[in-house]
Amino acid sequence: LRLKTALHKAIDEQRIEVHYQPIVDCQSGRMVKCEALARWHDEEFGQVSPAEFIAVAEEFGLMPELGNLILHRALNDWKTLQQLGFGGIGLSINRSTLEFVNVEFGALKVPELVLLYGLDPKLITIEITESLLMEEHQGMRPALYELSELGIEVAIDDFGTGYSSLSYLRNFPVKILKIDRSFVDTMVGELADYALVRGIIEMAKALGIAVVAEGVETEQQWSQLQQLGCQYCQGYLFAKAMSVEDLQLRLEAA
Ligand code: G
Ligand code: G
Ligand code: MN
Ligand code: NA
Repeated sequence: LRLKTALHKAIDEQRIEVHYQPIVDCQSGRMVKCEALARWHDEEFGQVSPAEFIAVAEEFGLMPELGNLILHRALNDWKTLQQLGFGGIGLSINRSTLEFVNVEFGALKVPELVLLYGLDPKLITIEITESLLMEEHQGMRPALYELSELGIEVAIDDFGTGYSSLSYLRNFPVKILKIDRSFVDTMVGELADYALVRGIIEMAKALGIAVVAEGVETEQQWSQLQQLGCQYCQGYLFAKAMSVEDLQLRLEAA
C-alpha cells in the first residue's frame, strides 16, 4: 500500500504536524483548553485526514511511533506556550485503542512524559472512544486509574455514537463527556436531538462529569447549550484547529 509507505516515511521524518482547536468555557466564552489534532500533508496524497491515516497506522503497526510523535509534539508545544507565559491553557489529546492496549507503548507513558515536559498533569486530558471501554481491554482500567490518580482527566470522545452503556461512567474514572457533533448539528430544530443533548448534560451533571459539546457552528446552538448548562463548547463558531504559532498569536491578542 503506497499510503502506508508514505506514512511510514512521514513518521520517520517527523513530518506529522499537530494543530490545536480551542475549547471554550460556556459561561465566559474564553478558551480554557485545546484539542490536539494530528495533520499530515503528503506531497503525493495531499492533505490526508487523521481518521484515515490513523486507521492505516493501526492496521500496519505504525501506531506506537505515530502516537508517540504526536504526544511529544503536543507536550513540547505546550511547554513552549508555558514558557511564553500561557501556562493556564489545558491540552486534550486523542489516544486510540492500540495506544492503550499495548501497555509497553501506551497509556503508561503519558504520565511520565507529562512530568518530563514539566507540565501540570491537571492541565492534560486524554480522549478515548466508547468502544475502548466496551471492549474491556486488559490493562485499560489500571492505565486509566494511573492517569486519573496523577490528575490527568479522562474524556469520552464522540459520546452517543457508540454502543453507549452508561455503566462505564460509573466503573471508569471518566471526568468529561464530549457530545458528538452529529447531535449538536441537529439539536436546533430536531426535538429528539435537543432532548438527547439535554439528557446527556443532565445525566453528566448528576454524575459530576463535565460536558463538552463538539461541532458548535452557530450562535443558536451555542445559546441553547449555555441554557442547558453545558460547561464547554468546541467548534468552528469559535475556531478551527490551528498551528501552535497561530495559537500563540491568538493568545497574545486576547
Ligand atoms: O481533525 P479531524 O476532525 O479531521 O479528526 C478526525 C478524527 O481523527 C477524529 O475522530 C479525531 O479524534 C482523530 N484524531 C485526530 N488527531 C488524532 C490523534 O492525534 N490521535 C488519535 N488517536 N486520533 C486523532
Ligand atoms: O472525533 P474527534 O472529536 O476527535 O474529531 C474532531 C473533529 O471534528 C476534527 O476533525 C475537527 O476538525 C472537527 N471539527 C471540529 N469542530 C467542528 C465544527 O464545528 N464543525 C465540523 N463540521 N467539524 C468540526
Ligand atoms: Mn477528539
Ligand atoms: Na469527538
